[in-house]
Amino acid sequence: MNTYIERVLQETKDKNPNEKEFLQAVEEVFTSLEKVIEAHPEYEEHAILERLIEPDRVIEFRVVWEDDQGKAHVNRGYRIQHNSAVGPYKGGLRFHPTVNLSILKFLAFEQTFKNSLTTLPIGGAKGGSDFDPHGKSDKEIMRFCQSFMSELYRHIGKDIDVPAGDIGVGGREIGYLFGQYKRIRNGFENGVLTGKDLLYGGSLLRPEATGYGALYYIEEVFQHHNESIKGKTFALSGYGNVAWGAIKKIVELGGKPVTISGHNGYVYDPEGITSEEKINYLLEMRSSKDANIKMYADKFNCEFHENEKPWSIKADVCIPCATQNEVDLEDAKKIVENGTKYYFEAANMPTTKEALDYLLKNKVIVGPGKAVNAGGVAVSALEMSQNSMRYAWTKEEVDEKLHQIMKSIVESSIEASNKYGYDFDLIKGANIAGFEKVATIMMKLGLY
Ligand code: 2IT
Repeated sequence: MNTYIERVLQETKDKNPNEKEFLQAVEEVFTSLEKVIEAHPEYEEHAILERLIEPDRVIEFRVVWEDDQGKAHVNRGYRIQHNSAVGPYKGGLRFHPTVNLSILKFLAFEQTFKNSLTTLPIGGAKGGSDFDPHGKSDKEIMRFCQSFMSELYRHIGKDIDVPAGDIGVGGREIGYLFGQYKRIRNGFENGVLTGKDLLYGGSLLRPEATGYGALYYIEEVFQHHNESIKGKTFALSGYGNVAWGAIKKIVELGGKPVTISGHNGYVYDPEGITSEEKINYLLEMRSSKDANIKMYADKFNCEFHENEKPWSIKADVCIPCATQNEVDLEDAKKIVENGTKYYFEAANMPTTKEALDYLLKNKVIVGPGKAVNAGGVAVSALEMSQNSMRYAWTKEEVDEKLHQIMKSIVESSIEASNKYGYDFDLIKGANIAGFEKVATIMMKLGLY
């Protein structure tokens, strides 16, 4: 390993001893950069890597809200503004009990490289809260969002930092957050958030964008392998926005999705989650107050495997769509044993390091999250463009742009991988391409 990279990885550990996920993400990106760093000694001189492990700004705040019984609760709110070399900070807000500084720092770090890959002018950020939306009433969600925004508003703006949704934050939450922002600012600055409803400035296709984008990415990779989506079976985890969009596009392209999963197990539907009724039921399930994946198995009369993950099901392609580190070594062994050749991360860092090493050692083609799922934030950036033009593109126009962006992400990853002598390495390629743009701009902007 290159001594500069080694030194900064050690520094990352020393400075962040308790931030496991952040360390994991930094290690994955930096170990891809060995040859880039050798070719660019000026990066060490300008401390580019040291600057990338220190977010521009970490904001932490108290969020007080009242439940329906009138009792007060306190949660912790965060916004990590990681890097704004490429454009205003951009990234989602996550409301989930597992949210902590390490998770958000890793997500913000990943977001910087992902956003750089999209070809659009957006920097990287992430935020959220350890608030658990599960089982909360609509009014409780509203009061939480209003309180959260009462602090966040001072740190964001359409040219400063533009949050969006992530786990636990969808169209409803974005609505309440925007309502509060609008009230505080006394102005209709809707470019400050993305993932908005169409009626007040959202973009067509934003809900589908992450899933559709993932499939456009897979299609492009398949072209290089003379493969097609038609007739292939897909195992997916999750049942939220990302899995829903991916399933819709898989079906449209003639593939067969057979699994979805939730926190308490997975559903195996050997007939395929292919009908409009089944796909729409995913939305219905998600919006129900006590959402539970078993509802799908009961309704469509198929297998529910309690407290298990879907990776023992034989499929041509696996797409984890749920959350970080959901696929461990044991899962990776099952995937290899099943003869699965393709594995595309639609969630952010869903694979543990051991599992990833095992998949790669066994010649599974892996598409990394920051590239595969970049369609979501890409359409968010298109939403920002439409807001600033005060004009909306048609669904076809957004779809065409998304398609082009995903193709260019695959092509620039392959190009970067080849440039530094790697053989079709989509992980190293994405990390290198994402990094090179950020580093080049940072060099031009001088020390800060
Ligand atoms: O992980 C992600 O890229 C997102 N949650 C979407 C971020 C965005 O700004 O649309």
